[in-house]
Amino acid sequence: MSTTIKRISALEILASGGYPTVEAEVELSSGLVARASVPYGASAGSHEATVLTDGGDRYLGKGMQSVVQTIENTIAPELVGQNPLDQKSIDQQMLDLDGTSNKATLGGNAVLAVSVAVARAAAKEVGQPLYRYLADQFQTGLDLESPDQLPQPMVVAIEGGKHADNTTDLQEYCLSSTQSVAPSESVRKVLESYHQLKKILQKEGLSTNVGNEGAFAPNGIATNEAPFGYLVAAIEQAGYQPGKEIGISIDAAASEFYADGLYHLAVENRKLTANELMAYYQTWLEKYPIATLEDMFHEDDWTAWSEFLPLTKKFNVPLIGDDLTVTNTERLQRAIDEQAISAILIKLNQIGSVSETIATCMLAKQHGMMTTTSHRGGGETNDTAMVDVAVAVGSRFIKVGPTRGERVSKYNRLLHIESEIKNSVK
Ligand code: 2PG
Ligand code: MG
Repeated sequence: MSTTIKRISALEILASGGYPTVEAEVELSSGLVARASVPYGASAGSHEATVLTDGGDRYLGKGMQSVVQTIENTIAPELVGQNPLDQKSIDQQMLDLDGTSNKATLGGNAVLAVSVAVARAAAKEVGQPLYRYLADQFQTGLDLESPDQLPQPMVVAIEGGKHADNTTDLQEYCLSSTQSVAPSESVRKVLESYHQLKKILQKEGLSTNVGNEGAFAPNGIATNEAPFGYLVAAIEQAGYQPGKEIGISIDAAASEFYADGLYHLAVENRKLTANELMAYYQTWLEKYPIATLEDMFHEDDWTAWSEFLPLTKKFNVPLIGDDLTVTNTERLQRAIDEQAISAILIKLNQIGSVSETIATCMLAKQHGMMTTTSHRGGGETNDTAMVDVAVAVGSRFIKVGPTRGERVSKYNRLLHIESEIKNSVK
């Protein structure tokens, strides 16, 4: 008889922010065991899958004992005895059991932890790396001949918004590799630039403490534009060509500074309409080597997105939806229909299962949209499934912070994959 799921258990563990998250463990009848843990966001979009927590006093209400219970008492009885090698059916059974559009019953955190743990166990069962197993399961068309085709690093270098205090209104300024080279080379180039950035910020008298994602979070920065200058100087000081080798990626996370129809740029003491904000963004597009733009408007300000897209196309800069699209095929389809974006950010926990995440990636691919797979700001873990998903679907970038164990684990997974590919083509 073929392998079945023998046991599913769960544990409340800690995520990078010092609050709990959940880890699932799956054991197969063959005796193989795999685990997966899930992250959550700090600036989560309101259309994301539900992250259930316990409430009450433990961990200020953010405990996850109830999520452990859900996995062990509700999900496990359904899935034990099932075939782990049919990921779609495993995920579908959890969706049916949940019965809501945003996983409000079981929690996206419970469903995703089990979904990834089953995929990882199944990959082990067939003796494949997770990315290869996922590519085969979902027929993503992965054709990896050289490490140059692997995702490139989009490294958060300066962070503000909800990820740090007293800094920029925009959430992230990233250094992105704009070349197609092996990650061991592009990760090095970007990190060398990041280390030069430290010297530049120090020279400016700015602090080099780091925020949620391990990027610099300089206190008292004067404008939302200032980081561009620092980043260009850092790239040059590291000996690289801005734009040609390393560009700048922005994630405004604009839902976080939007209120009453206006965009509140607190550090600049200004409130802008969407059109005024667009004009401000245009000046940046004209002046700086921008590689990508993400969440430049509020998650439901569809008109602004559609008005802005042609301008980004003129500058040949992908416009990425994140809170707008939340890795959800329905929201992505709307963004396609309304011509709101030209690229999409992918976060497994926004939608809450492996199958749905990959379905969103494939829909984006069909429409010629670049995908960037991303870490989370609120609480990350050392789980690296996001990297395998990125490789399986052919993401252009992985977006991850530059320091701290839970961030560099993602780059290290990418470096391991590169090494595996090099050895297999020898
Ligand atoms: C984002 C992410 C990750 P958060 O907005 O892209 O950088 O932040 O996880 O807080 O939503
Ligand atoms: Mg974002």
